Amino acid sequence: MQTSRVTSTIAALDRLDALRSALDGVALPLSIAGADAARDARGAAVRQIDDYVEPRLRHLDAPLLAVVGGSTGAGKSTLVNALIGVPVTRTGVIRPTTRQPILLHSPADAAWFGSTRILPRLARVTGVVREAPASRAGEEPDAAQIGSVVLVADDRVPRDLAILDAPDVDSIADENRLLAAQLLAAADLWLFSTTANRYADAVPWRLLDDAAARDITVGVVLNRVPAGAEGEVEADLRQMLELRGLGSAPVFVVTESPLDDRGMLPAAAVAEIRGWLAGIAGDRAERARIAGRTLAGAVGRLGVTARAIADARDEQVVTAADLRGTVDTAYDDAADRVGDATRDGVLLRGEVLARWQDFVGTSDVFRTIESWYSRTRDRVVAWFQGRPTPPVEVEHEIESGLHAVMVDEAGRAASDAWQRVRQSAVGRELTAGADLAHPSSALSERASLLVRDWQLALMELITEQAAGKRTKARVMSLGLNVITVALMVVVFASTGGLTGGELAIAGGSAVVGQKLLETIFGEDAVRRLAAQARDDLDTRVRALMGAEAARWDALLTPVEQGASGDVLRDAAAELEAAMRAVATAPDAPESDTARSDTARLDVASPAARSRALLPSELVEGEALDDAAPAAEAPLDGEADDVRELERGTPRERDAGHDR
Ligand SMILES: Nc1nc2c(ncn2[C@@H]2O[C@H](COP(=O)(O)OP(=O)(O)O)[C@@H](O)[C@H]2O)c(=O)[nH]1
Ligand SMILES: [Mg+2]
Repeated sequence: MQTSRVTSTIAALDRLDALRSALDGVALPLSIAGADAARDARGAAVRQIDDYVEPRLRHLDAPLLAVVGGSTGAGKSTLVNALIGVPVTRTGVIRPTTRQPILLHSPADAAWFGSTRILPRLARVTGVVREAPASRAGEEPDAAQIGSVVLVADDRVPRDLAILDAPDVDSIADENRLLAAQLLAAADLWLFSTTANRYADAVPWRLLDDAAARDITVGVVLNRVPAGAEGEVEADLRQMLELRGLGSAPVFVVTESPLDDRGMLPAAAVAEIRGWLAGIAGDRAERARIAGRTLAGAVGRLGVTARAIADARDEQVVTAADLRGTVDTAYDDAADRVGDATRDGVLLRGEVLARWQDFVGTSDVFRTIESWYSRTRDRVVAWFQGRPTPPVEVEHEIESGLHAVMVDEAGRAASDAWQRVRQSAVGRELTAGADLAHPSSALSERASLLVRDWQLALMELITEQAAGKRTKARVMSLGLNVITVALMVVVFASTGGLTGGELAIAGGSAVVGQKLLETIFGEDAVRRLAAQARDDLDTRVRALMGAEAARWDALLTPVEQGASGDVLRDAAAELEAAMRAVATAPDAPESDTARSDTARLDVASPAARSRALLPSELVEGEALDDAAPAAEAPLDGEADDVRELERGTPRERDAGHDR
């Protein structure tokens, strides 16, 4: 058995909510090419879901909203007044240019338009029809009220079809223009007004292209056509519409005529438009068809937009991975260089070797190890008894050498990473205000700690190695720290792996250290100890560099974290599948079951966020209670996001055609 329309609609509302969350949550912080557009498109898509798609899907039979759009001075307000029959909205160029849109509806539709189910972020202001000429009709312009819509209930407006006089689509005031785009995105149908002089302008056509892409019902009003030129101008406009995929849009030609003393057009001039609108308003099936078509078109566009944003998201992830790789490479290289420095003997130059030589001597090592050992031991004991402790001096030299190498290399890594990242514009943008060109203030302290911890680990290694009685005795007789210093010398002399004759080449006092250790532990064990000691140091150095590199997390993690583009693609595909199921589902029978079923549309979906919900209108004739129009204030920066609805249009459309 097929699922009913209500059940499939609830499923689709779920999918819509999932797509909304995915869009809302997608991280696009990097300023790579196209990111601005993607962010704007995301804002516009989320807004359109709230303003239009969700309420329309939930209430397919709710009254339609016809938005009158067009350029400044295209006669939109004059047209709206003519359609109503009295001056209801102010005509002429208005200063300030920011003016609230006026939504005219039948008193019977007050509940729907007064509630915040549609356009939830626009505050509602109740307006009245006053006796005034068109140039002074409507509300006093109030720039502070931008972001609200004036609701005028009037019997002359047909039931089930409200008319909204939108701001100019080409307004010089950003917020006006953006509001116009937002309102057109929330319309079930457009009444697009243009004039004989200006119908070829680019801005209106961008919006008409959007209408075509969304498959929205558009009536085009060709206004102020000089008497006698109607045929020619209309033919030209129709040809343009045809080319842009709007060949089926009705064109209404309004011949230029004088306005009366109230600034009104003669009623006859708009009779045809009125008839078109009344025909739609009075035909339930036609209304449902228009709403369904606009809804389907909007969902289709949402899918295209979601996929474009998914691509943008993937690019963010790739770019972040590149930047992360750049940083990691700089610090990996630094760890490698520290490793090289510990291998090539650099750390044993100068003072270290001198101290070590003072301590163990070199000349007589190769005679017999055992006798050398006892003499060495004697000398060591003597050192301990009489003089400052040379192993501590050696240790200190090694420590400061190792410390300096690590600090130097971390500094070089910081500046390398900084410079490489900042080679790209996105890197410069990302790092603006950050301070990562230099090592962290904790570096020196951490490096000291590292050396100390490493030495402790070496002591532990040696202690573990000195398990046998004889070995233990020898270690104790020399002192654990002497052995530890010897092991450090061996590690840094790179002699840990050398044997026999090679020792002669490695030469010098470092060899003495190795011989000393070999005497105590045996050759294999020393090789192992040295290798372990070096591995341990390498691990610690990498961790130290890692901690320095991790300072980039604050910049990169916000980009790296979050869903991939596929989450958006999947959400879009699932919504599209759910919408297909709605389209093919049989209408629920008009029974008690169906009635209680339709109520589920208001409550059952997680998409039913905090908004006040009213009984469904899916069952015709069911009364709507009015909720207090508790409109929310516009969100900060809201208007900025709408722009992309226009800008992204041609590309998204093209992408849409490929699918
Ligand atoms: N004579 C005449 N003036 C018109 C006509 N339509 C608009 N106007 C005038 O043109 C100006 C702009 O019209 P308006 O309706 O405010 O355009 P809007 O900016 O699109 O709302 C106003 O001063 C109107 O009085 C018309 O058909 N005939
Ligand atoms: Mg106007």
